[in-house]
Amino acid sequence: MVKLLTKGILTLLYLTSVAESREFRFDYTYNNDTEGWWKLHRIPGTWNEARLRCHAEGAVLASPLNGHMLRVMKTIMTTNSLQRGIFSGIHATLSKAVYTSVEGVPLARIPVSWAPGEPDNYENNESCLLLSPNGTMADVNCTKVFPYICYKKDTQSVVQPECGTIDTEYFLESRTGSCYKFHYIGQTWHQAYMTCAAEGGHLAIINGFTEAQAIKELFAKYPANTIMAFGTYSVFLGFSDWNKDNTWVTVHGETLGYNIWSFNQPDKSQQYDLVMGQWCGGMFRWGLLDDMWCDVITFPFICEKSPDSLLPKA
Ligand SMILES: [Ca+2]
Ligand SMILES: [Ca+2]
Ligand SMILES: [Ca+2]
Repeated sequence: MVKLLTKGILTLLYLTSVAESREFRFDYTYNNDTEGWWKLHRIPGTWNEARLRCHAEGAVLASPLNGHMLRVMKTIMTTNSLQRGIFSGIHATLSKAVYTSVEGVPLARIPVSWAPGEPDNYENNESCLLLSPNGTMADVNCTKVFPYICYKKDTQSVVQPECGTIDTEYFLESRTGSCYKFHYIGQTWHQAYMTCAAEGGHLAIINGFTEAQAIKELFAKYPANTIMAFGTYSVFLGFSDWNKDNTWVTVHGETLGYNIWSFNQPDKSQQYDLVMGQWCGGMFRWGLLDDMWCDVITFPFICEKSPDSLLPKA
């Protein structure tokens, strides 16, 4: 009885703290002046990778839209010794020379001071703006790599206690205790891996028959005509033949908890497939496993996250 009561109180406390917390996710820091959360990505990426990763984290690639934001971005660069600068969200990748921030704010509305000799659109091949620690900007080639910052404006979006994310497409599956999101817009396996990671989870790992059934049922809710991907008959999951020697492991390095392959699968060893190779894992609509091309065509995919993966550690 006492034990039950304690558990009840603890659950209540936990839910209250989640609901009242101004947290967006543990890896972002709130700043009052800019009314939003910030996160530095130190590992340099191309501009497009930066934009996609911020988006998948529920944020945008940050731009110095006003004096407060510029100050925060300069401080982050200075305190992290990022002398080469960072990618801003200001770009002209959609139409040459038409610069806007990722949010769509036109360049003319953004207070920008240019570095000497910039912008020069060098070799007519520069459509992304780099911000230096001194606050000046320069146009650079979008395929170069730089660190970048993601920003999430506080819009009163509430972290749902059930799955611990503002992303309402995640739902809790009571049979497994995990949350899942079905991505009906297809990506390649490696893109999908990044997307799930940025959302605070991982490509779904089937730990046993119950979860295999839950995932099969989830897939059934999305008939082929609701899926925007090249392939609609299979879904990417979190396992692969990492060493390309028929050793299938999950994205967490475990042996497969459910390994019922479909008829004639895995079939990547066939001669005709050796070039493109099927080294990435997934499941057919009928619930059995398939080895799939990693990067040849897009498929829908399922992310799995534990409800506390984005919460600050207690
Ligand atoms: Ca330039
Ligand atoms: Ca699982
Ligand atoms: Ca196959």
